[in-house]
Amino acid sequence: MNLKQEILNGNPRAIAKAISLVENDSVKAQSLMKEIFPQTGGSLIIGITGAPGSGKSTLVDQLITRLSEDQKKIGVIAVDPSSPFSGGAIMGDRIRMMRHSENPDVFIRSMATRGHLGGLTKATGEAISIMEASGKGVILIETVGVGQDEVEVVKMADVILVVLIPGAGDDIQAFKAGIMEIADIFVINKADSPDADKLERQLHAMLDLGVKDRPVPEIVRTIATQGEGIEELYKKTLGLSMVQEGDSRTIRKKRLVEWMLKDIINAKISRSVQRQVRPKEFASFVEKIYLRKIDPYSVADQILTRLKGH
Ligand SMILES: Nc1nc2c(ncn2[C@@H]2O[C@H](COP(=O)(O)OP(=O)(O)OP(=O)(O)O)[C@@H](O)[C@H]2O)c(=O)[nH]1
Ligand SMILES: [Mg+2]
Repeated sequence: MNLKQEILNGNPRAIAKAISLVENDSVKAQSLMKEIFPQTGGSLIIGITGAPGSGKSTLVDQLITRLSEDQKKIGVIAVDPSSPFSGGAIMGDRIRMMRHSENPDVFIRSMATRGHLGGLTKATGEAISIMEASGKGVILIETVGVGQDEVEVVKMADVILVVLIPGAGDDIQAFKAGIMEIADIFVINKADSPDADKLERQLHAMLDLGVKDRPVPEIVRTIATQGEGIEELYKKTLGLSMVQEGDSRTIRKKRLVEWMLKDIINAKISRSVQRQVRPKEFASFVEKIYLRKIDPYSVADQILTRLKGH
């Protein structure tokens, strides 16, 4: 099959195959990405992050339903649903979104956090591009907001939803993760809990202290399991994507391109180094450095000099 053409046709098998190629960082993936690049960059990307079990997948599921009512074609990337933090929730994710899997306009993909040669951001960025080229107008990215990598991933979104739940210090946990600064909308999910008011007060208090260089984030209360608050969340998310069209969205899109370029350069350099320096020679460098016969900086310089002209 002509992979590029099948992707443009929206063929789910082709999309899946292409994403596997980028996950393996194969040479084939590179030429494919070059070919589809002109067809990318036009979709609305919504990032959903928050503590494990806060209801992200349930919200994604509800948003898919709502977006489908508007005849949107949707891509979903769930990053690391099987991390130790979420206790192997991959099955849960699958089951919750299963009802959409029959819908040809919905494409759902899980991506592991680890094991990407070119880095998670690069792999996710490329998966987004593939979905964009396949005509998915809206792409939802779910990540547990743990770890720098995942924060980087969610920063690729045009609109970022940070999901908080009432009670038991979950809010504090999110504060620590450094995701509070990137929220466009705070979703207080599980608002059926009696502590929801308290969390909302805490959030307001925090936001009143001031938000630097950007609009004050919105707060939306939801009960994802019952579909409550979804309409408001949907409207606010789409509204923000419009507002941000001119300014911060452009900035984010440019930043995404900047990261892509840096990632690609890094990946290419690493690959050239691997080609130039065979494992045996590399091991002997390591040995010499270990014995303090030579320093690692000089070795790195020496290797990079060798790359010139290749
Ligand atoms: N009471 C209540 N339960 C909810 C709500 N939203 C989600 N849940 C439940 O919370 C649990 C976790 O929901 P998920 O949607 O899997 O949460 P998640 O954030 O995707 O979890 P991970 O991907 O494992 O981090 C499930 O049992 C949901 O049914 C809500 O608004 N109220
Ligand atoms: Mg989930």
